[in-house]
Amino acid sequence: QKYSAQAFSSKEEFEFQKETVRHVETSLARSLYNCDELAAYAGASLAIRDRLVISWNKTQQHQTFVDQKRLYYLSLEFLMGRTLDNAMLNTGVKSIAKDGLGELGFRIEDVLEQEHDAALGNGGLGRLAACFLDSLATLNYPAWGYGLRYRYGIFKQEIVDGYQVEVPDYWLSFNPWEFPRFDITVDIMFYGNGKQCTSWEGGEIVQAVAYDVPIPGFGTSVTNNLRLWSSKAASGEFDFQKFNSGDYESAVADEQRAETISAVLYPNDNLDRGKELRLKQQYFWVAASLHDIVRRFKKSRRPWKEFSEQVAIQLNDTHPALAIVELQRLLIDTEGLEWDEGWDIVTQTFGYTNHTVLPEALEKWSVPLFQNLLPRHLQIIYDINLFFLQSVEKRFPKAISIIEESTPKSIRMAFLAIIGSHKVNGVAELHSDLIQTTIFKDFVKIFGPDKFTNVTNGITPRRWLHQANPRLSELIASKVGGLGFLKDLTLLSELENYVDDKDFKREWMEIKYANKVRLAKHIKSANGVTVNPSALFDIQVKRMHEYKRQQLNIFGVIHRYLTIKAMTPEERKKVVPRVSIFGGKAAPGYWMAKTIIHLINCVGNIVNKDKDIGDLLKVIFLEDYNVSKAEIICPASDISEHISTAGTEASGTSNMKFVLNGGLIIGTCDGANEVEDLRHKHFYGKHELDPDLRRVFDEIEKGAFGPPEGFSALINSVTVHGDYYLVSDDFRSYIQTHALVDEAYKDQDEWAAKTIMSVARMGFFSSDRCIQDYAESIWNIEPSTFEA
Ligand code: DL6
Repeated sequence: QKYSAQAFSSKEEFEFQKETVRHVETSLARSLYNCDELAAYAGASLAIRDRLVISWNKTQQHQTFVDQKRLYYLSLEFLMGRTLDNAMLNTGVKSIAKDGLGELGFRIEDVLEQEHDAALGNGGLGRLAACFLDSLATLNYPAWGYGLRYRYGIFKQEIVDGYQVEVPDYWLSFNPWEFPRFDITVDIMFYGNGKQCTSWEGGEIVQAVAYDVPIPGFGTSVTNNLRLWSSKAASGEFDFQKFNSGDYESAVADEQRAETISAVLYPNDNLDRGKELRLKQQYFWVAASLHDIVRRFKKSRRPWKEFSEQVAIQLNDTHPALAIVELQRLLIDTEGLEWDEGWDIVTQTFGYTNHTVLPEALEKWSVPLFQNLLPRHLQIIYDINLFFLQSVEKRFPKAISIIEESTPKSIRMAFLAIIGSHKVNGVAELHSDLIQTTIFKDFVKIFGPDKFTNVTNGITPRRWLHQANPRLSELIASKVGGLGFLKDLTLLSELENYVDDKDFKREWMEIKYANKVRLAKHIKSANGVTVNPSALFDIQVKRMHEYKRQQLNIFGVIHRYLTIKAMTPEERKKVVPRVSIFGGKAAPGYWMAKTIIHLINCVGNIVNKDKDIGDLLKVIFLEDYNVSKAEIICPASDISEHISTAGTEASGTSNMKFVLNGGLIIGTCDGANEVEDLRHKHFYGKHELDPDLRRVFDEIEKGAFGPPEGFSALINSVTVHGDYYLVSDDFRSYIQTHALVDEAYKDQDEWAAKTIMSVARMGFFSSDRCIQDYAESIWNIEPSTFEA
């Protein structure tokens, strides 16, 4: 009786419930009376997935039928976060599901909480790839993502006694969003011998198995595909003879070795380690993806010269740059094309996006390591290099060679990516200018400026506004003519008309307050600290890295603490209360980044208990920052910090998420050109340390925040070792900027106006605009729709 159709408000709601219940009872074999939130999550996901699969199949059939040009986005990282909420939103059934689950006795928020983040990425680069997939489908572009199906994504961070501890993230225990395709496999070869101008023989073979993930667009039936490769031993690898003779360990050794390739994501952000397993990952993924792309192209029976009219491949950083070499190898070794014919196809097909200028992040492979693993590819790289150097007639010796004359010699992957692509782009105006005038300047002279372009990054407003901040999204919709702005973010400019509207501003600020209350609750349950939601929330969440300068922030916090401590009670009454919130993972081997995490926690330990300070200052480190936490954190900021050393942050994208959610930001001004001079002065000149920064260091060294020995390397990096990240140069202006923030925050009415104005001007920063730029200026692809 309870589940009869009449009891519910709509037929669709009833259908959704019926499907959810059926999945709980049949797919999960659970009784409805024993259905907890996890089972409700599983049942609801399977019910939504059923709908998704229909449009997914239709999209793929349609795209195959019309046979138009497709984009393939090769990224070693896709930081997708959770899927259910987004799938409900994009398929237009969110309110049905919410009510349906409500009728079954579940709060949708609790059900959504059950999902494990798909954390197949480190930070900005991987999350950008995820936003791109959302926009590509939303804009109806025929596009596939290709990546690796890591068994372990980025590690889970725990904070134990103030220190980061890494715990494995096994995210695959229940993943309804992937479809194994055991019939789609590719044999990938490593090692062996490369025979000049012929082929490659005698290597070890590992099998790549495809796992597909549907990517629904918002407000469209188009559902694209993300194909992730998993490694396993090639058939016949398991040695039954060894097994039968009792040698179990070596019988499974080959299998384990093969599975290791896709076992774990390298947890380095903006840092290259040059390990053989990483190169194996890269080749495994690139070779499987190209095999797949070429197979699909060959089915159309078109001539090879049409390849680049049908296929665009974008290289997300240099991680997939080997695809250039692999395609040339397939064309000349397997398909029998002449070198020049093949090379024309290759260079017309690829585009390369650079995401960093940091020298430690620019990929290089040791030639001996590479030679051992991929001998035939090394020969092809030598040939690419030779023909390239010949073509520039010795005008630019050594500096532009793909091969660096180091010991041992190494392969510069960025140079390979530039030479093998028809377009190279940076990810923000400043960044794109910088790469053209510094690390790639010789290539600009050789190829001309047209090959180099800028495509400013963007974020998807579906996840980063509508999903993360539904109340704000609805309020905006009520003023800008409905939810259309989620597909055309420039419509936000309408909000400029409401900066003086008292009712609107009140509601705007109430929503911000509610989001801060939500974050305060999370802080209470995660950290055990009570924070006042009326205080100014100052947030810095991102990977921990010296160049991102969380150390500058925590030194500033200590300075604030010392200043308040020295005040009279009367003076303290004028202080704007503040909660300084940090979050982010350090690469496990990055000792200095871990020291910064430790210092933040030690400072919090002292400050948060200090009775003189009370609510005037709290310092919080949020454990295990990830996409789903960002969805709670971004809507709750008053100020967020983007304070990398000038010229080091290619674009940043969390800045966009914070502003879109009604927060202001503190950011480093451009000053990339001055950086080298300042570093030089640190090294050779005399540099007076700012007295306030000196005081901060003195307190740390006196042991005010715990045993000081652990922090001496951090302080020495500024005072003794040349202050590479220019913390001391920027400290004064950083403190002054925070004083301006405090002053501005006192005038809440004006603050509201500033934040509304900032949101109104965010139209440009949608990933839809960004994808449209790529589609028109680099990929040359057209949208394609069909009736669902
Ligand atoms: O373009 C996405 C993102 C930028 O927003 C960040 O500024 C940049 O640091 C990041 N770059 C990388 C480079 N990693 N590698 N390799 O993650 O890209």
